[in-house]
Parts: sequence; structure tokens; C-alpha cells
Amino acid sequence: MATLQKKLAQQIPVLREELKVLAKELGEKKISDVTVAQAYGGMRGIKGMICDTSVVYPDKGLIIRGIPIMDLREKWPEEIFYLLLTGELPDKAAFKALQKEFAERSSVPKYVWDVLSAMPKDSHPMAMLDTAVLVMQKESEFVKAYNKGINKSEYWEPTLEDALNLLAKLPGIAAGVYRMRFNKGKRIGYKKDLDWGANYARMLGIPDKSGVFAKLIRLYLTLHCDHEGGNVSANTCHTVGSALSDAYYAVSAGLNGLAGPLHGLANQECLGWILDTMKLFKGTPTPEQIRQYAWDTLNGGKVIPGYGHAVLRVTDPRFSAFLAFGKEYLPEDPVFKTVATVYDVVPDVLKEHGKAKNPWPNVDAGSGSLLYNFGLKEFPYYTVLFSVSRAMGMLAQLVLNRAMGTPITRPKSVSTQWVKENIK
Ligand code: AMX
Repeated sequence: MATLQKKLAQQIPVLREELKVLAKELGEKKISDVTVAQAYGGMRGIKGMICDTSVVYPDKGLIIRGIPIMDLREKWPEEIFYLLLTGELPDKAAFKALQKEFAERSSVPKYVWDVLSAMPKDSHPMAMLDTAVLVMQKESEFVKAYNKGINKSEYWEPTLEDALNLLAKLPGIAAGVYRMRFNKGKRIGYKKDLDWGANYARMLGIPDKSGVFAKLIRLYLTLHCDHEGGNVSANTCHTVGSALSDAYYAVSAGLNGLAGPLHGLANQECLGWILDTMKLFKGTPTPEQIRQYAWDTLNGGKVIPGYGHAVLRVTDPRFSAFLAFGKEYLPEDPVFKTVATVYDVVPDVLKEHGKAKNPWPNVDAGSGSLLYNFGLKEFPYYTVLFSVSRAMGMLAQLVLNRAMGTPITRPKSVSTQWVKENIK
């Protein structure tokens, strides 16, 4: 099988032809109607963009290029990035080639550390990560090629270069943020003969004699990689990228969205919620105590983090994958046990409460408890881990959109006055 670059070079002309035919034959057909409620309600459910890397079905969860995420949980993140971009899993040679690409591009410019060191010591780790990505914008190969007047049909090639450069550096930057922000001592360098995920685990500096923590990090990176095109981070990255802003601008913008508590920050909030129950009830809480705490949360006008979803209407399979990992490797851990009990109790509470359309857990409900067990206890950091993974999806979408020549995003807004006058 061909390397990622060669594979895409073969696929892209075919894809373009397909799109030309589709646009000609189906261009005038409708795929969605929009209600006033949807226009006021975060555009929920409106089909208004194309994303080929993955699909989220309300009753099945995440499907990557036709493969349910549960069937991919043993795959390594490098394989997932190849799959997101090409629709195929790499063979051994292509997989190794991609791993080598990441290793060769992994060195982080010194100025990144200088900028991060100058930030306030209490900066949020996500603010540090986003700043690091943005400050590397000057490295963009896309910008260099664009300024030289590259043909539009070739935009995807330097965008892929940017994607590979950025992904290769992200584990080092993210681990550096961890060590700097939480006073863990000197940074640990990228080991070129290790895979991308194990490198990240190693550079964090968490002791891992058994290799299970590296397994967890690989799983984490695999499970969070993408969630179709309309979620806040992917959609933001896409919108910014559609102005031909480069990958650094676009991914940094997407990550700023991921940093919100209703999106990626939920994992930090989830573990906080779990630990609060344990503190309140002085140990592993009983189902009844959790029920009481869940009601207190709801009656206090707050959401139960890790539960609910804009699209999903079943237990998120990514949560199930983490639950299975926990049951295999740390079934007796009190925090993990609490997560499992919360799963037994909270859906019924949310059903009874009657507001959330989806009472089931999402990906963020359990991941923190596993990290916590391995000693990664600084939960403001958890969204950074999510980010390293989600960058794969954002970047794969960006490369494909460049290849398809997707135009600048510009939906039409209407005013409340317009609604009053025109909708009867
Ligand atoms: N706890 C309490 N109330 C909830 C709830 C929860 N977990 N999930 C939804 N609701 C409430 C909403 O706040 C909303 O209340 P309102 O009418 O007073 O505004 C009502 O139920 C209807 O919301 P919805 O249509 O079911 O959800 P949504 O599409 O508007 O929002 C989400 C989806 C994820 C933001 C929401 O479920 C939520 O806030 N969950 C908790 C935070 C969380 O886990 N976020 C992570 C999502 C996954 C991710 O991106 N990482």
C-alpha cells in the first residue's frame, strides 16, 4: 500500500470527479429544511455541510469511514489518521512510514517554550496549548506555497504538510505544557523508535513499567479523533480554514472551542463531579447517595457533566470502550467504581428530570477516572489530551476540504424582525 501522500494523490482526482457528477446530478435537490426553532437553537440537526471523515448516528455513535469506533479501539492513532484521510487502514509499510514521518517532524521550535514560559503561571493548560499552536503559524507550508502562487488544485499538498508537522509536534507540546504548568521538572524528548501514542505517554513522565498507561493514551487518542463536521471544534476549524487560513490558525481556533465546558472541557468537569461526590460522602458513594447528589446538581440549575449529547441518543460507544478498559485494568479503583455506579444511576435521574434529550453518558463521563488512577491527577489538563486526538480529525477534514476546493463558509442569518415579518 502507498504512503499517505501517494494514496491521497491517487484518490483525490477520483473524488473530485465524483463530486462534479454529484453536483451536476443532485445539486438542486434538498437535504434539509430549517425551522425557526433550529435557527434560534444552535442549528441543531440542520444538514448543511459535508464531512467524509466520520458520521455520528444518534443510535449507533461514531462511525469512522464505515467502521464503528468500538471496532477500532485496538487500532493505533496513526492508523486512525490514515483511515480518516483515505478511508482505508494502512498496511504495515504505510503505518511504519507514517510513524517515521511523525518522528522526523517531532522537534518543537524553541520559541514555543519561550512563549509558554512567558505566560502567567496559572494559565489554563488549554490556553497554553492553543497559544503554542498559534505561535507556530509562521511555519506554515501552506502560506509559503500560497504566497508563491501555487495552483488551487494543489492546496491540499502543503496543507497535508502542515497537518503532519503539527500532529508530529503536538504530543511533545502537550506533554511540555503538562510538565511546565504542573511543575513536573524538565521536558522529556521524543523517542524516535516509539510510536506516536507511546511517545506522548512517555513524555508526560507518568511511570509506566507495565505499558498499560501507554495503552490507555493510545486508546484515548484513538477514541477522541473525530466526531463528524458540525461539533463546535470541527465546525470552527472548518470555518476558519475555509477563509484559507492555514492549519495553525484553524486548529488553534477549533481548540479554543474544545476548551468550552459544554464541549471538551466536560471531561475535567466530570472528574471534578465524581471526586466531589466521593469527598462529600467520604469514600465510594452508594447508588442512593449519587442519586441524591445528581438531584442536588440539577436543582442547583447545573448540568451533570458527561451526560447528554447534541446528536447521540444512546450510551456513547467511546464511553463503553473506556468502561471496558477500566473493567479490564482497574476494576477495584474507587474512582472508576464511582464512575460505573454513576452510570447505573444518572440516566434514570435525567429521565425523571425530563429535560435532557439524551440521558446517557458521552465520551467524557469516564475517561478522567482512568487517567486519575495512573497518577495524571491534574484534571484541568484533560482537555489537552482530547485536543491532541481531535487535531487528527480537524486536520483530516481540513486537508480533504482543501482537496475538494470547499468554498468559504457563509451561511445566511436572518433577524428577529425578519422572522416576525416573514414567517406566518
Ligand atoms: N444535565 C442536566 N441537564 C442537561 C444535561 C445534563 N447532562 N444535558 C442536557 N440538559 C438540559 C440542557 O441544558 C437543556 O436545558 P434548557 O432547556 O434549560 O437549556 C435541555 O436539557 C435540553 O438539552 P438537549 O437538547 O438534550 O442538549 P443540547 O443538545 O442542548 O446540549 C450538551 C448537549 C452536551 C451540551 C448537554 O447535554 C450538556 O450540557 N451536557 C453536559 C456537558 C457535557 O457532558 N458536555 C460534553 C459533550 C461531549 C463533548 O463535546 N465532549
